[in-house]
Amino acid sequence: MKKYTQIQDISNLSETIKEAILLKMNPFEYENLGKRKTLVMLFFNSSLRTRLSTEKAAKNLGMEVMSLNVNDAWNLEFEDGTIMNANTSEHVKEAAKVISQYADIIAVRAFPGLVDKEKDASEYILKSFEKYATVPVVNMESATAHPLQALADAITISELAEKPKPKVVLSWAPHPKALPQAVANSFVEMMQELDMDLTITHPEGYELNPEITKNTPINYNQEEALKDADFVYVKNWSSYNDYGQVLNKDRNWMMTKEKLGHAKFMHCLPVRRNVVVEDAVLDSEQSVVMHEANNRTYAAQIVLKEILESL
Ligand code: SN0
Repeated sequence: MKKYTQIQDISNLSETIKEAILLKMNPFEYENLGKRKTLVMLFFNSSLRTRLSTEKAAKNLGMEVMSLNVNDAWNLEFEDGTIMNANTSEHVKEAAKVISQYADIIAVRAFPGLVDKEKDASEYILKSFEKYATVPVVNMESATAHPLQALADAITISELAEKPKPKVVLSWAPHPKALPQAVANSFVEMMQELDMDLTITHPEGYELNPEITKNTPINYNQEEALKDADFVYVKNWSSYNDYGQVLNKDRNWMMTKEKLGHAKFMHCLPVRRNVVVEDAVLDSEQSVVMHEANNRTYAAQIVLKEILESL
């Protein structure tokens, strides 16, 4: 693997999932593969799981890890040809090349601004690092995608599914803040790739990018969509059409034990208790959020392993 910026960078998904499960059983099997190799992780935004699980994954492979909260460094310029006499101190052209001299792999987290749809869609932060870095780049959640989360979720569903083609429902939830579509986008693409029986449910106006949802069924009636679900993935996202807006705070969309039925509850975390999902779900045996969070390590580890093998 030459980079991991989108789930399409995985050439054989079912094989990758199988290998990740093997790594989970024997995490130190490749502890020398990353010897004297360095992962530099760049954070433009907050992180808990991504930061710690990716660091753990790298260390399981014997790598050194350095993290930088980019907001503590120089303000970066991304535009070409700008006269840099305002707030930006360093161009990404220099920054990415400098970091590449210290790193064998660069991982980047950069959320969307949720104001300018075109700008977010351009993925200018991630793409600038891909363009100017001279080492492979890993996406730790960009403006439109969270491929490491989606891989961890695919591993989780593979491990817990009781039938070959489970019914998976992606259910929108209320949230006080405008959140990115990234997690939902990558989850949808991953479920399509795995040919799962996927249904999306959300209030009208919360349609995701149709280039991502393609022919996946969308049902505005949550109760109907949830019927006979095996896995229910709950996530808030802000409107894509009415870009970045919070249109609906309808608390009725919160996931409850009653609505969940016999399904397993999934969420990428962090989750707002009793807004997105009620305590009774998170505190029940049906919640697999800890399982998902644990699989973040092995998703990152299989990706780093495949990149290290290609260096
Ligand atoms: C991020 C998101 O993309 O939805 C990261 C998820 C992995 N979530 C948030 O920003 C939640 C923030 C909050 O205040 O609840």
